[in-house]
Amino acid sequence: MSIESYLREAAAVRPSERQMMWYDTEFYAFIHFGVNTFTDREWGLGDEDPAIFNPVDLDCDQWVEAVKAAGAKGLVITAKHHDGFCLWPSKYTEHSVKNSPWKNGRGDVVREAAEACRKGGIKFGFYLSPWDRNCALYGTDEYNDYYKAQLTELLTEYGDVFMVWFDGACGEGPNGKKQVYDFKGYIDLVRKYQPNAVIFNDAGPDVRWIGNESGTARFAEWAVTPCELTKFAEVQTGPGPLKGDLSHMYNTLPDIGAMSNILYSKGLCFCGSEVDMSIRPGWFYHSVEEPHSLERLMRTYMTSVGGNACFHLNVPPMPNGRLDERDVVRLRELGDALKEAFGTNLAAGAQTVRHQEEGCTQGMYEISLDGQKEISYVMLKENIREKGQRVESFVIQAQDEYGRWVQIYAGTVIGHKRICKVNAKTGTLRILITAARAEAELLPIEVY
Ligand code: FUL
Repeated sequence: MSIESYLREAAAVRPSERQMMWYDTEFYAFIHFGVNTFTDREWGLGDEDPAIFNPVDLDCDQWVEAVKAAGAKGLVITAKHHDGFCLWPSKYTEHSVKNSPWKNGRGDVVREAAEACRKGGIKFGFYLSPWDRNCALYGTDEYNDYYKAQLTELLTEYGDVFMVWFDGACGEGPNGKKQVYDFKGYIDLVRKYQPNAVIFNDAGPDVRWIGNESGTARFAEWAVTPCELTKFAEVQTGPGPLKGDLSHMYNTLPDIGAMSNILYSKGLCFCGSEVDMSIRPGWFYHSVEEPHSLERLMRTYMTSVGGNACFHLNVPPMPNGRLDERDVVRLRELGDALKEAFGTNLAAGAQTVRHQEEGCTQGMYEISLDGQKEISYVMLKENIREKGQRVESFVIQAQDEYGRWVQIYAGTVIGHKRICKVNAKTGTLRILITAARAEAELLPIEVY
């Protein structure tokens, strides 16, 4: 097969409906809460006494209101972290809230969080660590049954779930053994009980890790990925024309879906990436830590949501069960800054003309604004739902007051959303698709 025809196949790789729902969620919160909150650790040892867990002022409504103020549209809670302590009263272990003094052992943090999300109108999801440093079965086949039993409780007793987050971390359990995780079996359970939920895992199927925890997205983030990396995702093409093997691939590589990789792959999948980071240095609450600056959070939003990924921002509750006021303020500032940046779409109702010759992968869009405007952002989106991700590179030009076309931005991929920071005064803009895997189709262009 020629390289050109393989690129056309790559261009036809498309997201599932659940992946589209996830992409459109764009920005959601992570909540790391558990025994580590009370021991001031990042990774618990598994031998913590459930009696230390006592969030006397637990207020999940406060969490929801705070993350909504930032613009987040969902929340994912650590139902169980590596220490094995369960925030819900699982039938399968004593290592849970049922043996804590909180609400006399009758509390259920997962339920309170799920209900607060429903009440606040945002989506609910959970993280369930496969690595368990408490469970005596860890390291044996029976552990996979134990894990699946817990997963089933969470999938069936807490209403709609939009995301299940499978941490790939695999350390030693209490008996010194490591576990071979039955991810295939875990995925089947999620599909059975929550068919609309996306599954996060290093290897897919639906969402993959961006490869760092500092909020840095790739220069060119492709959702079309080699199946050697996203091995749980559906393979949508045959092998690439250059016949290679990319089984060495991992999420931390600088390029995943670039042409230099996909031509050698054994097949291609659709699997977008998530940028996960914490508002503070740690995932769990430590009183000495401060939230990151507004600038850093804004930059991460722009490069994740605006870089063909989603943004998963962790905010850790304090031992009393509430979010620290410092974080609440920062979240509100972020929401205000986003509202200010994207308040009025100057291209709403504008006339857009598309120039595209049949069979030609380059093309152009010309947008006439309602008079001369000072512009700061151009927001581009490909019609990935119907056409797949296609654009390799583009430039934006603005017409100046003398009628000259001036280049104001040059970019790589677009995909679900590309937010382009620009600085121009203009009445007419051109988006030139300079290279694409097949004819690209943009959704209505937004200008701010
Ligand atoms: C990692 C874990 O080891 C961290 O504690 C945290 O939960 C992060 C989101 O994922 O693999």
